[in-house]
Amino acid sequence: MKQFCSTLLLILLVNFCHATNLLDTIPYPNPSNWLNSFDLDGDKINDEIYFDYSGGAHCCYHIHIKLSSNETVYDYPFDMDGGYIFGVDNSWPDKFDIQDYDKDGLPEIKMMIQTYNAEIGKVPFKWKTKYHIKSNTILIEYENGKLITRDFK
Ligand SMILES: [Ca+2]
Ligand SMILES: [Ca+2]
Repeated sequence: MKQFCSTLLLILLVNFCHATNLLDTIPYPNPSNWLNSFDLDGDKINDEIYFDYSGGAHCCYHIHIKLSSNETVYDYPFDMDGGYIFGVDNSWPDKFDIQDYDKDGLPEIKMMIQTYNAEIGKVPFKWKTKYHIKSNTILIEYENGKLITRDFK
């Protein structure tokens, strides 16, 4: 009987919300466009920074960057842990952020890679040589006409 009453109450509540359009009035945040506000290569045109998402509750996001100065798209294989419901932004600055870390006037992308649920995984050996990184927190920055990667220190 108690379960029947609970179910009935839920049905009435849902019908009430539909009838009064109550659900339509609940504010829903727009996807973040924070990623579109950076000029990595310093040509005064913001560059395209975007992610694809492999699915699952957390893992993984993969970053892609298209520079405005040379129209080159850089696709990186790094797995970034997440949980960015409204798109990747700087809501987890320890994991991902964009700012001018070395104060040279151009922003750098800092990201923590190869982690899952805050557990730090191993950076694949082939990435260490290809991307010149040793640690799980890296920087992507524009230098001498191209994007380079290095450890965040
Ligand atoms: Ca640019
Ligand atoms: Ca900089």
